[in-house]
Amino acid sequence: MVKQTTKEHDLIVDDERTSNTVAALKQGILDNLFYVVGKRVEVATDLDHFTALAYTVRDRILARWLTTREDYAKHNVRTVYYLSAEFLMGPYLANNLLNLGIEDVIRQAVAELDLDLNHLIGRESEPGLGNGGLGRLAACYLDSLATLGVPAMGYGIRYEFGMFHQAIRDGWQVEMTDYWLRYGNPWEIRRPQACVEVGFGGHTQSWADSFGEYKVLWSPNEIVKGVPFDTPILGYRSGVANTLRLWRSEANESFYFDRFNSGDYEGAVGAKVFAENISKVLYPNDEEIRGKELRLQQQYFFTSCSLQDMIRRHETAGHSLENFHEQCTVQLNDTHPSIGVAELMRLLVDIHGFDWDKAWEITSHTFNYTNHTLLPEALERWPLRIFGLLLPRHLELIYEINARFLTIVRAKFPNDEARVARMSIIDEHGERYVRMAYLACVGSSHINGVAKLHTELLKSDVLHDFYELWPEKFINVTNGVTPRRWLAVSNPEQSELMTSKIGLGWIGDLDQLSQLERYAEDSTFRSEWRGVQHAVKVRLAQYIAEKTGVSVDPSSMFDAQVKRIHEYKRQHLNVLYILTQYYRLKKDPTLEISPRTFLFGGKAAPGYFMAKLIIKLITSVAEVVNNDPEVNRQLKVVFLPDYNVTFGQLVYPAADLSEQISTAGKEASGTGNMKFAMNGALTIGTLDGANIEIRDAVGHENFFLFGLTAAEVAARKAAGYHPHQIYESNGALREVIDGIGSGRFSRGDGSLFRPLVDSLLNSDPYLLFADYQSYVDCQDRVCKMYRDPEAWSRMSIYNAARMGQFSSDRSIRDYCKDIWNITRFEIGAGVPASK
Ligand code: B1N
Repeated sequence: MVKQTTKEHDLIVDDERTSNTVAALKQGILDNLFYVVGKRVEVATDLDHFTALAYTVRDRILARWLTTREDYAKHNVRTVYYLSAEFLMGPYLANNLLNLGIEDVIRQAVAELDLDLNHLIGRESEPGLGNGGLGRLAACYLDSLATLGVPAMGYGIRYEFGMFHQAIRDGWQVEMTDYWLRYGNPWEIRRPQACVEVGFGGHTQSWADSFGEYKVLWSPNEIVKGVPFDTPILGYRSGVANTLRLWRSEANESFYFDRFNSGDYEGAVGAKVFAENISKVLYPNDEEIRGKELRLQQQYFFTSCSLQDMIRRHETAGHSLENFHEQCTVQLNDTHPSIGVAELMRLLVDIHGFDWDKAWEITSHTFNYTNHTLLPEALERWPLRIFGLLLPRHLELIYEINARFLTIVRAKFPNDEARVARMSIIDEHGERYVRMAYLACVGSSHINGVAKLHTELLKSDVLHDFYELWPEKFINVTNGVTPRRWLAVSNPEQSELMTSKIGLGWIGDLDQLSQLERYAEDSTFRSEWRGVQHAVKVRLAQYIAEKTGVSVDPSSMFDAQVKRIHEYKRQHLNVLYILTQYYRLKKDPTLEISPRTFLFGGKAAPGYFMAKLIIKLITSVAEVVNNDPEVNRQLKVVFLPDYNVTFGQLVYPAADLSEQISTAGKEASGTGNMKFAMNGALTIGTLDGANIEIRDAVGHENFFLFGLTAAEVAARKAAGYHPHQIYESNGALREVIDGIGSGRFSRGDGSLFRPLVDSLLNSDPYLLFADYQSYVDCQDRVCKMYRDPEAWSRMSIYNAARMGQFSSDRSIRDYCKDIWNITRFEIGAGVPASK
């Protein structure tokens, strides 16, 4: 963590017990160890000490947390509700220390108890309640919301089992359950008094009441209890602590006992199992939706809990539901919570007695929808049959929403029934489906993509019809990442160097990094910059040796590709380059190339065969390359097992080169690309997602660009793409592909990688062959550049210095201004109100 000069006002003293003197902190740790953990010092383990320390820090958060809540209530503020099926928070301790500004005193207090702070920080196991970029984005946004003092709350699911742990056995991925709650979670507080109930299944009845009004009663089969667990989310030095509220599903006791008492034991037990299953496990499929009923149950469960909670809070604050959309704005993190559109209509019409038009006005002014993907297989749609059985009332409401919506379409585009069929929320081509993205579009005021190119492709392609109908709804908000976790906490060495030149201001205002630009031309600074980079690489090398037994050379170039394993992300294109170098070295062992360590990390969805085969390919190539004395001084390949947020905090700072090599038009934004560049890595990348904006920001001369553009990709495909022709005409590529196919990297087993090789030769859906030569040429330029350390570090400094706009603080300001209509930041202390 970055060293801080502790200013008087940073140390808000809450009371004597939770003051931030070394003595009080020591006492706090000992008290928590005894009274909360229940252990004496003499027998306490590392984990006990971590837990006692975490409670001691939490004690210092509580006053801010409660005060923030009271302040919001007093000011009667408009609140942002961020609904997300995933929050990939990562470990809290180091981040909370930074944001509270008490790292130095805590370090001393801990040391006086003969403990080491960094060691205890390393004992925290992370809540892995997300798959990848989408879940981590939600976490970065919570950090920025609290830092900027925006009244906000995150709502999601408290999965009992988060993202699986990955082991590598015999080169293959093996999945293991993530028991993240095994030793308890010191950061959360259970709030049983704020429980809500959620219904599933059953049937509806309708009648006309005595005034002739149409009424509907939904009688669910199952009623499940949602129990909230709250975690405080501190802002960086803002004095604000917002809330992340995650719902756990539990059996509804009375429902359970009714069945039990009437002798329906099986029914009672079944109901309990049904209820407890809902929040049991995170679906580990990123960007691929399978119409699984449990997933729809999860989505409806947390969305309904959250909306009921918002309504209760709104009414408790003395407001009328008519003004709901004036006090509350709800951001839908992809379509996972988009059932909320129908649920809010149900709550308003069926439960609170609103007429349709008023309810629709409130609903459509409450929601906004962020789209995160263009991949067709990731666009959620639910088979009508499953949907109707689970949510019969919502299906009726969706039919009504759809009928009224299609009237609008017909009015604007008369005599265009093909368009009506294309835009219908109900997909009627073959098996019928509910299209969740369309429901989100119809029910939202704003629709945003997550990088400029992505938003343009939404408008021109995936949501083109909606863009023609409502162009004013579409807007871009490019993703960002929090510089607190991704620089200050994870890269203390670089942070200290930067702070020594430009002060601490950059942590809360990343644009200030631009002051580093002038040091790019200063050779003394460049050498310090290299010294820091080396130290960070040594740290990662030690960790890799401990974890995998592989020794890597910190003076080699660290070339990293860490992200979910997916064909569109093209980890296997990276492998094709490694093997190209391998064959070159085999032919000419005297070839001078910059020694390189290729680092891969990432999980494959358990059912995604091709992704798992790519992991096996990487580990197989690693085995051959690392054990061949003719090449292993220049090439090393490591697969880092169980890549997660904690691991990322080690990898981003240590990388020299960042691989962002997706097929253009496929990666919506990417956020790892930003974390690497901020930490001074140079990028080799395609014109995809936020790479385009990063390249424009850091300077085209400081970015290694290759490959087809999104438009060229589309044109190549339209013209008929023949990967086999490229294979025939490119000797180096042919050698590599034949090598993989022949079993040379699989102990002679020529069938192992056949599915991968055949897919590339016959269809190559992600155009690896089309981009191969351009990639190899670009990598060769990288190699050459790395041999000029002065030029390389100059480029590296320009990268770090020009990344200000990729702070999630900027993204959140954009959301506030363009989507949420939040202009006042009166709660946060000492934070710029707006920029
Ligand atoms: O969201 C990130 C982007 O930076 C990435 O480019 C994008 O791939 C990622 C279904 C997803 N899109 N869609 C998902 C995750 C889980 C799931 O069940 C889809 N993740 C992304 C942040 O904008």
